[in-house]
Order: sequence, then structure tokens, then C-alpha cells
Amino acid sequence: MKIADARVVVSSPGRNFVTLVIETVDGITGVGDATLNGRELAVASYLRDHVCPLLVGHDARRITDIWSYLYKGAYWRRGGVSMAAIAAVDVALWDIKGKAMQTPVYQLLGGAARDSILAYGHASGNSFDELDASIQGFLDKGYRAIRAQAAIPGIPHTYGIGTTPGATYEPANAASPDEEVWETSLYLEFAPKMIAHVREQFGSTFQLLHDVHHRLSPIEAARLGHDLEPYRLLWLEDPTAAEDPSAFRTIRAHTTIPIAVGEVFNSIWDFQHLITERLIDYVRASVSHVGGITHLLRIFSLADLYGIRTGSHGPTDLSPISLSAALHVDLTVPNFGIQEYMPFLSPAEEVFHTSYTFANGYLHPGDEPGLGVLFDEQAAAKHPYTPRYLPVNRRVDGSIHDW
Ligand code: GCO
Ligand code: MG
Repeated sequence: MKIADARVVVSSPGRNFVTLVIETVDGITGVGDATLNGRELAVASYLRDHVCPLLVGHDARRITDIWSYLYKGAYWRRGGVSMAAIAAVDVALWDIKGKAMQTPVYQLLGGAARDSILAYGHASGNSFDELDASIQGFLDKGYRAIRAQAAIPGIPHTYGIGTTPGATYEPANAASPDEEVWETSLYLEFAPKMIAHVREQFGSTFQLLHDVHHRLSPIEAARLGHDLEPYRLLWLEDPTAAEDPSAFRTIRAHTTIPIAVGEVFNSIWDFQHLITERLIDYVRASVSHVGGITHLLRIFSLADLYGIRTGSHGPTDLSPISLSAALHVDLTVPNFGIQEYMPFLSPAEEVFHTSYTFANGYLHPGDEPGLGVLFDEQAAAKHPYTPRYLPVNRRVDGSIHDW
């Protein structure tokens, strides 16, 4: 089953996505997601110029071999661009294998270890009233786990807030990076009040999560974790810049709040010490940023050994192909925790026809052969790439802060 063709489609149905299409000589097509928000064309070029020409003639069934060929063969290992490119190839090959064997990918990964996949949604608001209405909207749709973010008084725009009440949050909406303002002391005062408000308003009827988005120093994160302990969060996400694993020792020394980390990581090596030293509780890897299904499974297996659960990244800046791939993995791994889920911006559904379902707070990848995603290249062509960037953060004194 040799690879006959590999091509890259960059399109913008609602937001930018980079899609890899691999075709075998037998006419089987597989798709992979190579989207790296705000740096899309770098991955498209990596694939087009350096990977697609090498794939032609390889046996599409040899997924692990092709993975190692691309990872070790480049010599320059890891990094967001390389690992997103390898991920797209890997996921497309799993899709092809499933279609060739007429079975959903999750069956190839060991079969379902659960009936359905607990998902969490993103509630947000510019005021407590708006946040309450947003949470109620998710509860009405059946969600059992909700992430809560609200605008910090005194700051013009806070991370994680939809532009209008109920709208999906999309941060990359400007042709050049928007500049947001950040003030840590205001956030540290506000966040515990916001979470306390949610628990007072709604009780403990659902799992509550909160994302710090890498913005605190280790001791600030420790203080926030301590302040939030009474509210029993399912997790506190990315409390501090994730590239320094030793920071998490400081956090752990002061609080029992569960910690989730990993959406900016690219490989098992980024997770190694956080997992083996039991410094985190949830692995938040993106299937499309850590080299695809093959490598994600290795990270999840290592985490399982240490009692750490999974919480795959699932924002709308990963394409529906990545969400589908994550769901196939979620269904099978013994240490699954929770899956992030945001409805895609319209008109993504015209381009990506998916088989996954959502009901009563739970997702399922469906039973179509392969990943269960039909990618319509003609529809994609109607939505050409438009440059869009994530914002940057400046402190009130004008200096750059982590966004
Ligand atoms: C999340 C993330 C995203 C990121 C986005 C950046 O928890 O889903 O923090 O919202 O900001 O993936 O492109
Ligand atoms: Mg996050």
C-alpha cells in the first residue's frame, strides 16, 4: 500500500487550518491536521517542501517506521513546526489504516475502554451575571464539566472571554497581534472571588476548571492554588510558564490543587520530569502538536505509570481532524481524564464533515472507518488563508508578559 501523493491545503473556514491529504496507490485517502495557530504557513512549507516529496513510495502501513524516519531523519528534532508536520503525517496514516481495514481507528488502538468521553466546555463573561448565564447555557446543553473565565475588573481585555455572550472564544482574530494588558496583582485578587462566586451560585453540581494560561510566577501560582483549594477544581491549567519543570516543585510544595499542563509541549521529553516527579495531575497534550496519535499514546502510557490522567487539548485552533483523532485515543486509554471541547466556528462544518457526536456532556468518535472525517477540498478552496495572529500581553508599564 504505497503512498502515491501527499498534499497540503491551507484554508480558513472560520479560522485558519492546515490540512495534509495523503493518498495511496490503491486510492485510499487519509487526512491529518498541521495547524499551528499564527504560524500556519511555516508548517505548510515544512510539509510541502521537505516532507511530502519524501513520503511518496513509502508503505503507508508502516506508521511507526515513517514516524521515526521523519523524526530521527531530520536530525533537527522536536519544535512546534516539525512536530505539527510529523503529527499530520501520523494521523493521516492512522486514518488510512482504519479505512483500509474498514474499522474506526479506536478499534486499532485496543478498542473502547469506556462508552463515552467526558467533555468540558468554555464558559466566560464580562461580568459575574454574564458568566452565570454562560454556565447555565452549558448546563442546559448537558455539560457536566465547565471551565470558567471572567473579565478582570480594571483590565481592558482578559484571556478566554467570548466577544459576545455565548460566542465561542477565538483569540487569533487580527491581521497583526492585538496588544492586551496584564496585571498579575489584579488577577490574583479577582480569580478566587470569581471561582467562589461560581460555587456559591451553582454548588458542586458540575466539575469546574480554570485556565491561568502560563501567566504566574511559581510562588504566585502556589498562592493561587492555595486560595482556590476550597472550591475543589478538577484542575488549574497552566499556572506558570511550562518550559521550566522545576517551577512545579514550588507549586506542589504549597498546594494540593490538581495541575494540568502541556498544550504548548511537543514531545514526551517536555513531559518527562513533570510526569516522573509527579508534579502534574493531567497531561494536556495536543495530538497535532506532539507528533500525532503514535507519540501521544507514548506520553499517555508514561503518565499512566505515575497515576496521571489525560486531558487532551481541544480548542478550535486545532482542526476537527485533531479533535476526532484525540477522541479515538480518549476512548481507548486506561488513564483518560477529560477532553476539552469547543464547537467549531462556522463554516468549518462545510469543509470538515465529522462523525463524532456530543450528548449529555459526553463525546464519542463514531464508528466510521478511519477517523470519521470527510475533508471537502473544493469547499476548502472557497475559504482562502487570511493572516491572523494571537495577541501579545503587555504589563501596565509596557513590558511584554506571557500571553
Ligand atoms: C486552551 C488553550 C487555548 C489556547 C490556544 C492558542 O486551553 O484551550 O489555552 O485557548 O489559547 O490554543 O492558540
Ligand atoms: Mg489552555
